[in-house]
Amino acid sequence: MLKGLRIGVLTLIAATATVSSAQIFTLTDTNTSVKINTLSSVGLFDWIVGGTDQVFSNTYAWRVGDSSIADAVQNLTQVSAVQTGTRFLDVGYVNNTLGFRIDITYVLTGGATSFDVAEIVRVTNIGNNVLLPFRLFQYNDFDLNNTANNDTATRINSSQMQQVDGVLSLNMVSEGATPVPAFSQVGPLFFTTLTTTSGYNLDTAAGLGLGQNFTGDAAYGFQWNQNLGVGQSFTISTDKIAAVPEPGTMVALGLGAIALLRRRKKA
Ligand SMILES: [Ca+2]
Ligand SMILES: [Ca+2]
Repeated sequence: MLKGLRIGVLTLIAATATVSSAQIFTLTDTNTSVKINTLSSVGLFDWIVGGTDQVFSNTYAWRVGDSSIADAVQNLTQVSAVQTGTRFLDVGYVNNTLGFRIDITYVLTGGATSFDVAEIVRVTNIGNNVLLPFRLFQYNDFDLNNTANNDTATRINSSQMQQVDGVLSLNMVSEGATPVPAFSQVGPLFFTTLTTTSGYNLDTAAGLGLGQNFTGDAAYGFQWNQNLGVGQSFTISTDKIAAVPEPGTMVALGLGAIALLRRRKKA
């Protein structure tokens, strides 16, 4: 009994040390890196692609029912934060009052011309009451090429968005068995609206607004609504894929432009 208690206390100390020793984690892979603040609503930031920061804030929020406001996942009680190698981070949060747990896994993949941040979010009912419904929000404020006001974000379909700035493009797609989000939103920044307006749902229902776009300091988000019985869980998985042309392509584009200018001068 006493021995079990001691092990329990030691485990608790170890877990606490894991949480408090690092709040900002840095993942790295070939030609890319990203930071994640597990205790701030900013969430994921400073995704470096092509030597330039591309992300102001990529984060998640939650709400149960519609008589309250959504809150950032990072304001929940963090119970674990474990980085594995340079590419993987697992973070766990709980709300013991309502009885749910949220686990987020981040995976960074680098390369030559294509770069990927994968996020897998699992929500589990660990309490004694049905969560009716549980609303999960994904909010993304990319500032491609580290400039905020010249990006164009477009809703491709109900679970896919694209954002571009010049030759740099960013595609976000849902993966695997991820349920189609009930709502999405693309436009000016709306995280404050989301987290200060009681019962706020994103402004476009699934199936509507295809091709809708916004140019400026764009943000976009998705909202999943799931009824979660006691012990039940659901998982969403997304890939954020940034693509930059190969250096050879850039040179070819440059030569093409020069050739075009020469032709114009001759004409
Ligand atoms: Ca930009
Ligand atoms: Ca933006």
